[in-house]
Amino acid sequence: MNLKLQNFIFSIVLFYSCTLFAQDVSLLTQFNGRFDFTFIGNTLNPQENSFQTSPSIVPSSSATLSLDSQSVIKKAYLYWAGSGTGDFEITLNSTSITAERTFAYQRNNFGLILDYFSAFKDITELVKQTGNGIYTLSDIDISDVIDDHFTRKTNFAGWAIIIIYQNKNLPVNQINVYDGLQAVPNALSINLTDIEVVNNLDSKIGFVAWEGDSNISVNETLKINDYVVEQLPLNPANNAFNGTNSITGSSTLYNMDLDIYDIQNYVQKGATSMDIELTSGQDVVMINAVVTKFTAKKNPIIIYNYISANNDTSNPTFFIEGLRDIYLNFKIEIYNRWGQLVWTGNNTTPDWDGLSNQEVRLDDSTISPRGTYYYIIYLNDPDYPEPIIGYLYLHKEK
Ligand SMILES: [Ca+2]
Ligand SMILES: [Ca+2]
Ligand SMILES: [Ca+2]
Ligand SMILES: [Ca+2]
Repeated sequence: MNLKLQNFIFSIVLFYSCTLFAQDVSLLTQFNGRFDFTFIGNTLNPQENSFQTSPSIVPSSSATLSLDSQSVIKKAYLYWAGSGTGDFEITLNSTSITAERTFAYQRNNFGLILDYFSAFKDITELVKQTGNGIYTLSDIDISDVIDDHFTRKTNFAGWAIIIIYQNKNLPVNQINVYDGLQAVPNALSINLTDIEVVNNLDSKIGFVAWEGDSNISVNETLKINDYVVEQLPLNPANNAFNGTNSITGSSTLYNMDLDIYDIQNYVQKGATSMDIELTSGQDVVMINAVVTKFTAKKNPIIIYNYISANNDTSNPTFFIEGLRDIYLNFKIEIYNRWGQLVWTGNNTTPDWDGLSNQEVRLDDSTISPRGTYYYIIYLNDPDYPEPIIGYLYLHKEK
């Protein structure tokens, strides 16, 4: 082989580092209501892999969930990830968990094919039962690939739980959860869709990312809608993926990032999508999940104006969809056909079941229990200042 050709092939091998397989980050699910989100999780790397002298992961690691007493868990999604094609059975606390969805990323690094994986499980019921406290994840095995990855300083394992919670003290928000497995080097663009920015106040974005290093920041930038993101001191503009947890303030979350940024200055009111751009000239960084929070539109209520209060299961009460969780200060008045107030209620009373809680008795012989009634709903919300007035039909068998 002539020297020129040999040099050419050598150059290709030396500089050849590219993605062979990845999964685009896209919308998993959306929540509208008085919701917010947080992350917990931990690394299984005992030290940043670029400083390790021999490859290893620890057998387990823990993180603490501490929501305030008025917050109620809505959803909890567990992700675990590591080097290799995947270990999809792990243990969380004492519960064995098998992945229900999996992700793969494969790249050619100077001729060595390197695989990475992530796994997903909806663990809402487990987290609801466990509540606040310590979560410990164990039984991730990457021993079959750790040596290969160690030669490129990309050996890692870790885990994270995305927690969506409800709290009546929150404004009405839209929470979007996106996931996939995409990576740099060298550049990565993610377009977040299905967004509805009613108001950019208190907008947030969170990243669950793997394999970022604190001491590697060559050409590293994270941009949202063309703005470079920075959150000092944890997340400098040239090194957002650096082994940090912005919720706990930790900078020793080796080779993973759980960062949540305020982005109200980076998004415009009325926006329906958002661009994320990540560049990195050297540090391998994988984006696994992105969560956004924006102020949401308060949807109009939906009124079901037929009540069959005869102890069967269909339409037993005056049910109004989208009322209780959104319009906390509502008040309802029910009048009979003679204009007498027969019932009044609010967020602390059950739905109207056809009985009076006023002086007027519905089973009085002069007042027909079945028939047409009128409602006035005061939402007591600045977005809906006018009362909503209509009629409903009560079908009541003795
Ligand atoms: Ca395992
Ligand atoms: Ca980095
Ligand atoms: Ca970070
Ligand atoms: Ca890295």
